[in-house]
Amino acid sequence: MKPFSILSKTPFLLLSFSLLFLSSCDDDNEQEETPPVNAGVEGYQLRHNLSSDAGYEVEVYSPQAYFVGYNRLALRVRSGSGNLVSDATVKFLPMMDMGSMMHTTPVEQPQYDADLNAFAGSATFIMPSTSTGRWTMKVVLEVPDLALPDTLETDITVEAAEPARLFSFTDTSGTGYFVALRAPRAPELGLNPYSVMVYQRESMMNLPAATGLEVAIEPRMPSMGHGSPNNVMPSEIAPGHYEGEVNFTMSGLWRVHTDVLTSEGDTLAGDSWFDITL
Ligand SMILES: [Cu+2]
Repeated sequence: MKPFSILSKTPFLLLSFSLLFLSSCDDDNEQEETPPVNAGVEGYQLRHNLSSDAGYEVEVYSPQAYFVGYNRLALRVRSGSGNLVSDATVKFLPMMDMGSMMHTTPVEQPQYDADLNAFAGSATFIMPSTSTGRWTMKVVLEVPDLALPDTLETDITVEAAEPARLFSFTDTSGTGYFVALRAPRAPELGLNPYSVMVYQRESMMNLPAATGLEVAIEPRMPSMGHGSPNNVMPSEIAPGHYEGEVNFTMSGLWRVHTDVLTSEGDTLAGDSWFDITL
């Protein structure tokens, strides 16, 4: 045991030595020597740290506690030695067990994002956790070193959002849709990006992006009965991702009426909105 434990400590000794060396070069900034753990994912918080049987760690970050709506998620994969792995493939599989039935929720599968230094994706949760409805999140990890994908799982809690950040509607054929507000995240006076994700409920286990639709917006200030000029109608910039601009000309509560239409102009949802306060 003894030689082994010395070996396993060698990297730490080397690391401490190099830290000492670094700090001796710059005594004034001792507090800043250690890079921040969240470098790249500032504004995100670590929600889960999942361990794979093969020794990998998957860290799950999000800016906010999980809520009903569009949740940005960032994943970091670490090897057994703690190094970040960028050549992995990771997939989310959120699942809600409602006792009598199970269903998933719409996701954008993670892609490596060099700015975040993490795999970035999203989950649009369509229901909150309840006493009878329990959410879990599986993460499927594939790395070149592993012959088989590894599946990690954790329970998660999804809170209702107030004001609502998701609405649903049904078309004349009975197909259900979900619309989630994606932006603005930090609304300001003037023009803001305004984007929504639209998903279709094909089945309990398949909620794909709803493509080829039209989205029309009209911001109104309910307290004052006026709107604003120069809004840019959203157009589809990626599957199910409709982005335009909204103009907030005053601070206060804005109700952004958000209609969804077919490409032929038939209204599918004409009485829904997102409330945004600035
Ligand atoms: Cu559910």
